[in-house]
Amino acid sequence: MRGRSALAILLAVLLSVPVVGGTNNTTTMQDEEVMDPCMEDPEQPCVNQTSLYLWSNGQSTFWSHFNANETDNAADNNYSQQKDNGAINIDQRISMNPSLNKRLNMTLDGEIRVTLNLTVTGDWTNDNDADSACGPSDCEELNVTLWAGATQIFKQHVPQLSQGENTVIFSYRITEEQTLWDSSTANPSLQIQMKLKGNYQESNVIFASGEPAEFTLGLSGDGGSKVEMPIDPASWDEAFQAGGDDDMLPADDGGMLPGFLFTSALATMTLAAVYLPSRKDSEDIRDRT
Ligand SMILES: [Ca+2]
Ligand SMILES: [Ca+2]
Repeated sequence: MRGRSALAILLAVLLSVPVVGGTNNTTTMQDEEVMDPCMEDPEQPCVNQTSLYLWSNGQSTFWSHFNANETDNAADNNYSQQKDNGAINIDQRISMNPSLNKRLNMTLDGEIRVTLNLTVTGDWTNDNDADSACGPSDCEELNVTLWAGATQIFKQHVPQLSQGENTVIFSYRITEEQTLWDSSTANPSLQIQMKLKGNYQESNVIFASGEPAEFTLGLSGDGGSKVEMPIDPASWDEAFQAGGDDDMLPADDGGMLPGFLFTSALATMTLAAVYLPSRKDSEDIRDRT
């Protein structure tokens, strides 16, 4: 009976240990697979991955991230609003989602370069002209604002749009106070604001007057609209990343690893301690049969 229960314990240990060993192997393999830090978190900024791309479902949902691919983006790669007669009020914040979880050091005096593909028709300049859609104060030309969390990096007024397709390109240089973007507290967000008006009217079947209003933002599916950022390559240094928010960054490595090593060592010791005397027991059992 004692030999049999010892064998049972041995079997239990032998059965349970490979499970721990399996977990061990899996974890090691995952660690090796994520050696490329850009693969680990493909929507986060990384080496050679420093442009913020703009996405929408084509309705009222917008988001952005640093991966040039997004399967949930609108099929026609556009966000569009049209109104024959009346106002279109655009005020969208295109925030990074998932949120920024890295620390970024922006190069001082480095250029943030914004490219936006826009199609606009109708009127967006204020005037006292009775024939044009906008009144003296009810429209707004394009404004583009970049936020790092609650901090405004710039607000760019873009007055020179023409009827139809536009490619808006402008750049802004990082100032000394704007170099450190510390993970989630600096989650980037591009805000786009514009108020347009249409005054298209059909007097009868034949005669029509005025212009309809349209605002169409081309998204990043074709690589067109984007925000290129002057992220200093030193940002990818582990020591720089570790200097950030303790809750955000080293939790996976710093928190998990010591505990895991301890479990692994304990399992190995248990196996050694139980296996040696148990083998003698099993030989005893074999001798008797
Ligand atoms: Ca006008
Ligand atoms: Ca007018």
